[in-house]
Amino acid sequence: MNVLLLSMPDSFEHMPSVVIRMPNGALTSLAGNLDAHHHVAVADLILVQKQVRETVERLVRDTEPDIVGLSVMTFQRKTAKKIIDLVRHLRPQVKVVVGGYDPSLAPDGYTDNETGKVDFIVRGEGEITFRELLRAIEDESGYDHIKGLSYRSGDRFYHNPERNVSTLESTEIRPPNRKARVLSGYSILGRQVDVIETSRGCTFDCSFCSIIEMRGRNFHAYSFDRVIADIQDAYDNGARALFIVDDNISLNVKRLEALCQAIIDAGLNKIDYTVQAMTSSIANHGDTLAPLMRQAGFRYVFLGIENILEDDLQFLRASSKNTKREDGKKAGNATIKAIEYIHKNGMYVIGGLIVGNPDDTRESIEANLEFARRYVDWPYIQHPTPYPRTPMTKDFRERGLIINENLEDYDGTTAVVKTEHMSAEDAEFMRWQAERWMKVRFMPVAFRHEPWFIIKNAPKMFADTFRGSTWKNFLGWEDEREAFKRYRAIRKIERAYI
Ligand code: B12
Ligand code: SF4
Repeated sequence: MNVLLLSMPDSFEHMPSVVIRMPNGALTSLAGNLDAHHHVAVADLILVQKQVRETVERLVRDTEPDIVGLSVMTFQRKTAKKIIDLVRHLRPQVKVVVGGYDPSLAPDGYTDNETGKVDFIVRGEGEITFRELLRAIEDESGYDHIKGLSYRSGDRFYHNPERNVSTLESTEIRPPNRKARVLSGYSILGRQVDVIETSRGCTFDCSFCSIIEMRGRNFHAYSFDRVIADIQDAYDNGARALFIVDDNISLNVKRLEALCQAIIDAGLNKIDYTVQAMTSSIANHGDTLAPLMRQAGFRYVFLGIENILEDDLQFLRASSKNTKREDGKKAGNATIKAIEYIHKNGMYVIGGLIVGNPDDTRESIEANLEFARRYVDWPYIQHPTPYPRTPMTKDFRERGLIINENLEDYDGTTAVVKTEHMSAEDAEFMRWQAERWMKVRFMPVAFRHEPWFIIKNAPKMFADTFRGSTWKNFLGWEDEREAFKRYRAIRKIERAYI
């Protein structure tokens, strides 16, 4: 069969698309796990944000798909439905499958008949379920035996029992197939970027994170042989920067250290790595871990700081993962120590913070913004966002704080919840106003590493970061609120990708 797999074009605000266009790791993993006789094409629509319709039309014409699969996050649901409508219009007989976080955690959002008729929902991990689904379609053997699958029959949707997560130990999940990609242009600061996975899962239960509802509290890892072969494959396919997409690679510090050593031994430390990590792991093991990470080529560490105030951390259920230990005892917040280790070893901090929590005031948000100004290299400051089935969503709903139900705004940088003390718009304004200047400050660092890219693209990067602003704002002749209003209007238009 011909299979066309699509990831959505919707992107976030943190970095302009000219700076970062990353592949979706799920699709190549699915492609690598189908039976060999299928023809699979993978298209990351983030690469063609301005030509989504034309690209989908061309791909449907060229690949003549029997199956179209879409990977969807919550804020991409509206776009996904428009794309499904288009695909159905172009090829009415096609079977449409959706998977990823939104269909898995909110399947009811895909079972309607009105628009974007979906035939199958793959819930949770997709490789085995999708492989079995294609076999069942080919053999016409029915769908009720496929775990993790929801399927339409007539006007009804049937939801099969859940599938257990894979332990990743055997060869049950085969390596990704990067050759299936049919679009090009992946980039981070001009360097070709790819994604790799070394493990799945996490044993924490932060209230804002979708991972626990998605797969339970567990941690499973691939063998180093497989990981190193995967990195080599990404390199052979042109990648010179890699984003490690593991949910929480720093959960097992000994393993992470051994992985760094394996990367060094394999000579793959010529790649720039970006990784997400907990502050506690780095703070508590930085003496040995941080130098090894640097030697292995790690450049950017996305730190899940979440918040610097203890009350907020408690609400986010993120206190323990941010706790420093001394002599086996709790010794306060781990963030500053972790940042020191990262900086001392020549790496940079992408600072993940969440502001606008229920009890936040102007002062508590400002304290976090001030912290970011002082300590982080690149800000990744978000508003708490009530994604389907997270514990946080329940809290916000019970307290009546959700003010915006338009899912396309759930991109993390649009405040869709108010606090008990301030409006959502005020919280968003504070973040927006502060974050732009923090990004400008990072330019010299980026310039030292990628001078030609920055020389060529600095005006575009600046224009993107400050869209909505005019000279009047810079000269103080116009209230920045006006620029913020224009920025929000621009963002709204941008979100209509198709
Ligand atoms: C890596 C990552 C990123 C990276 C890379 C994203 C990319 N290009 O892939 C970066 C940092 C850029 C990023 C950004 C964002 N992310 Co993110 N990210 C993750 C993370 C850590 C891992 C995702 C991953 O690649 N996993 C590995 C792959 C193999 O697994 P998978 O995606 O789950 O796919 C499996 C199944 O879902 C299923 N499947 C998936 N798609 C499909 C499609 C079909 C057809 C089928 C059959 C099956 C299927 O099968 C796959 C294989 O088993 C997750 C989870 C987490 N712990 O936080 C969050 C997560 C996915 N991100 C999330 C969000 C919200 C965002 C942002 C909006 C946040 C923001 N404001 O910055 C942006 C938007 C990204 C964009 N498009 O612009 C949310 C999604 C929540 C939701 N309900 O939608 C998550 C779950 C984090 C959370 N808050 O809980 N993200
Ligand atoms: S530590 Fe990270 S992956 Fe684990 S539950 Fe918290 S936010 Fe999610």
